[in-house]
Amino acid sequence: MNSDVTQIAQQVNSLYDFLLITSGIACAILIFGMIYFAVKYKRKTNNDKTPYISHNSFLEFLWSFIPLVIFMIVFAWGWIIYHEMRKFPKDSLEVHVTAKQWQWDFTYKSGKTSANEFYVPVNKPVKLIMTSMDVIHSFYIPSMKIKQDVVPGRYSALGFKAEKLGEFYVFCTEFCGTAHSAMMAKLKVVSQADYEKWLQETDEGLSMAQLGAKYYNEKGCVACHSLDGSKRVGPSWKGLFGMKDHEMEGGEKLIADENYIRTSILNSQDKIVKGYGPRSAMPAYQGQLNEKEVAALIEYIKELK
Ligand SMILES: [Cu+2]
Repeated sequence: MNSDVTQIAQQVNSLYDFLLITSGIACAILIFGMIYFAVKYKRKTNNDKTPYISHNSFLEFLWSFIPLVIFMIVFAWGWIIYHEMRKFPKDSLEVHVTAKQWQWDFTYKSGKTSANEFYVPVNKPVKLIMTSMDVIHSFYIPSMKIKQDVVPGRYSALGFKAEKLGEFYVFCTEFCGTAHSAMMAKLKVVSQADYEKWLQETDEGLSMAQLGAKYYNEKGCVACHSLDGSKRVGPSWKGLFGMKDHEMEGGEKLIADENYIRTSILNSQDKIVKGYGPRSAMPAYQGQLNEKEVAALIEYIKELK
């Protein structure tokens, strides 16, 4: 487990340990006390009379006051950690995060963009400035114990400082739609040198199909389209290109050529594969992908025989 990757994660873990231990003790006292008294005071003969007991002020004070103290400790502890979480140091590395159905986009100040994967240097405070293009999403890094809703029409922020190198999952914890659960991004915590190298990287030197493979992951296609013929939210890409008698909802049969794939990407409601209707779960990518990206994806699909 990489749960000690940030100080906040350590603090949240300690708080949870405290909650778990106090709950465990309370549970044990309650259950074993109940069993003990049930056995000890079991009615033995029909003539057993229940004695008259009114109350015990001291006991009543204790079982009210002790839980109160524990709850106040948990409250104060949580409050302190929450404030710690909401501190964004002035020298934070700021990264813009845009959520959309169904992927995470990251934009750096240098103009570098990436999707479903982002890099930060180790031991550097990071501030994520987040918004959504469509519905509410929720940005969650489990190993850092931080989570924040991402809301259309406004910014929300999340900060962390990773103290260990490594790869960490980002989940969307908004489970109100088809593929939020497939919005898995990766955070890569690397050295300052590796971070700067990554920031300089461009797509040069990659073939169209290789670029397409990259976009398949980065643009979120991976969430709904498999490469091995298995059925996900959308049809698999395996053997798709050149398919004859490709049957649509409504019975139309066509050939899966470049134009068909282009339309399916940019205007996904136009042609819907039989079995995936009546409405496509896929958003239209018109305006979200440029010509080069569409072309690269098509070249990639062509190779998936
Ligand atoms: Cu989501």
